Amino acid sequence: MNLDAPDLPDVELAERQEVQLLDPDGRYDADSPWNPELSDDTLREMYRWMVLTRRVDREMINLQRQGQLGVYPSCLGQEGAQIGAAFALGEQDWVFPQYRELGLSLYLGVPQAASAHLWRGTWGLGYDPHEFRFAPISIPIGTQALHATGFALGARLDGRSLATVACVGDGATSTGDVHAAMTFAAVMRAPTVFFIQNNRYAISVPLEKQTAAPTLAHKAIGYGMPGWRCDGNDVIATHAVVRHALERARAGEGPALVEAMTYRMEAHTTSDDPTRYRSEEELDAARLTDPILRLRRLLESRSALDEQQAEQVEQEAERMAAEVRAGIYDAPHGDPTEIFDHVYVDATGRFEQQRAQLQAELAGTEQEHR
Ligand SMILES: Cc1ncc(C[n+]2csc(CCOP(=O)(O)OP(=O)(O)O)c2C)c(N)n1
Repeated sequence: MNLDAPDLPDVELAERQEVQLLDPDGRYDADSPWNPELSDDTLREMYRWMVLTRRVDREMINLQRQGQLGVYPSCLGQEGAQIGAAFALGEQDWVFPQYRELGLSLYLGVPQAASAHLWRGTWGLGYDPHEFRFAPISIPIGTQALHATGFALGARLDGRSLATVACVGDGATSTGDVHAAMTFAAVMRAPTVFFIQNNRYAISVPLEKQTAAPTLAHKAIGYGMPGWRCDGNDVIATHAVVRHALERARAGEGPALVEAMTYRMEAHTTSDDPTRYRSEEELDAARLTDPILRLRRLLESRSALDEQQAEQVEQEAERMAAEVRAGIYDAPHGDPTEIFDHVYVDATGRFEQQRAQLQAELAGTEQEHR
């Protein structure tokens, strides 16, 4: 057997260049071909959404610590990637989240107290995905990539001009479902952007143990779609790259992959102890690349954010966190039998038996409580 490497086609195996417009010190590269030339007002809005996201994220962790939520996966450190992508969405575009996309869901207006039912264990889905163009949170890793692809193809058959964003983690790119979704999307030229937030870990498994690919952006080559890598802690670069990918998808040019390099600064979820697998030094280094800090530096250097404006954003964030808190305390429980709705047009006998069994169990529990 010949184990020599075959002659590879023209595939560049060096590091794919990372698009960066705003460095950690707040310096802006206006000469970059990716410069989206956003106004100061837009940049200030991006800053506002990032601060709101961080505050509500903190609130969710606090609520879990108080026993109000069973578990919560924080997006601390990933606000730049998420708000950059959010600002690239068209009015008809849909987001198919994994479970760490608080920033995107806030931006799309999803009521957080309602979506927190999932983390509280009181309801499967407390909001209407169609109202917010934000699909149900997906815990089985990678499945949302299939939904995003199928939904995009369905929308095209319906003659609707929209693109979908499939949010996947770095770990998710190693699953069969994401492989199938990307293969299918490329062959069918689905208007789907695979938005990978590479936060370096899949729970405790670091990137180098998840894949031998030089970068995740390289994977696009194998599927036959363009792939770009950007600094995911640079909200402007992420915005520029995702916007380009979405525009070409909507124009019928097919799917694309965006790898946003970021870092999960919190634990994987509130049930995880990250000190078991990563060092304080690593975390300290990551903190220097904070996405909010660098945008604030840029805004201040342009005199586009004064003390009073910054204070207003902080106050709005406090109000939003208080609303989420009050909404969760008061949330009525959902109907558990709802999981049987919207599964089959014509339900099978076995399925109906299971529904009846759950209804009987619930009725029994109510009897016991009386
Ligand atoms: C199909 C499936 N396998 C395993 C798990 C357990 N699991 C939960 S989160 C996770 C890691 C996912 O990592 P990544 O895609 O990088 O996303 P991140 O959590 O870092 O945002 C795994 C393996 C799961 N939820 N679903």
